Amino acid sequence: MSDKLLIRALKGERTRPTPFWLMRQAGRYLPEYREIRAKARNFLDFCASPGLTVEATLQPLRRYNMDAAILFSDILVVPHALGQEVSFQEGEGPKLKALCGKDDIARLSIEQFHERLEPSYETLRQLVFAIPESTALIGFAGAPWTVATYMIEGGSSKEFVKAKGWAYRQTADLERLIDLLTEMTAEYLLMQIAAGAEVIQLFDSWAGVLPEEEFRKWSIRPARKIVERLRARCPKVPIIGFPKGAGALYEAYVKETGVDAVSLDSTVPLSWAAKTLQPHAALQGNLDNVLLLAGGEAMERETKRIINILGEGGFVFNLGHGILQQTPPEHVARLADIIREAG
Ligand code: 1CP
Repeated sequence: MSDKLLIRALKGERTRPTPFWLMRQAGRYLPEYREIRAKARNFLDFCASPGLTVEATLQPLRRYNMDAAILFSDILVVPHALGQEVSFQEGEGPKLKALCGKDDIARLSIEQFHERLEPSYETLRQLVFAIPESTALIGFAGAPWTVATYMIEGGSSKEFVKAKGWAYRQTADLERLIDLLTEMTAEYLLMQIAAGAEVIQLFDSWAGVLPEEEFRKWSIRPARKIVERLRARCPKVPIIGFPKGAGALYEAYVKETGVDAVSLDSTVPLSWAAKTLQPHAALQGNLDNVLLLAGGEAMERETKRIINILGEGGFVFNLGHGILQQTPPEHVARLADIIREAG
């Protein structure tokens, strides 16, 4: 087994120091990212340029020496690789040509799937040699439900009326789409592991909008299938699940998907998580990203409280959701010091 700190913690070992990385640790809050981002015409082109994505991945490591590097890409490269039109409008977020039903699903194609994702694989192959020896390399994908919401809604959403509408009234269509995404996401992640990813994170950012029965169908079941596929081929690679907003359903997610670790959003109570979840999976999380933006005493107190309560078992310090663009880089430096000083 790898002796990298992050991997030991994800396998359930209580480690000192506490390993840490931060969701969206690369990106717009860093001036050096904004500088290289300007070299690509648009965000998808940026993601398809290993010369830029390798550099973007390394930038936060140079400043803060996190215990993990995460592939610089986006969850929406998967719909693009399946032939759906995807674009990122400056300041507006992602736009996709929304799927309407089974005919649109039938038009998706796996023919160019790996070819279109080749820049991600190349980025990982280069990162294996570019990151420090003690740093673990994380690959990732969006979970099928979260990716499906963008494909059905045509972009970001607040109420998920269309995607949940499919769950209730076009169930067969949603099943077909989720099955396709489950299959192709597993393939994508296996290729990332072959290219050098040592840990996988599955981002189910919108799992929390699903009621219990729907959560089991569209979040737990696909995650379990992906875990099974990866385990069968790569039993040593730890898998982190992130069913953001799942509340009390975190317990079913951990027990029924078989993930090695689970990433907690900021609303999950710490002592409940330590007692209910940590016997079954390592924990990752869960500082409020707005508290990192705010900084100061409150951030210091909460960081120590998280480490005290969750640090008794397998634990990786992280945020409850990605770094916000307005976050001062000095606050991230201070956070890294507090985590290291905590021992
Ligand atoms: O031009 C730019 O810089 C665009 C901003 C940006 C960046 C830096 C987007 C657009 N994506 C990313 C990178 C990214 N996305 C990473 C790698 C960086 C890192 O972690 O260091 C990762 C892991 C993601 C994953 C991602 N993309 C998620 C899951 C995690 C989460 O935050 O919940 C989701 C939901 C997306 C969709 C997405 N990508 C970008 C935007 C604006 C959005 C929409 C978000 C929304 O609907 O609220």
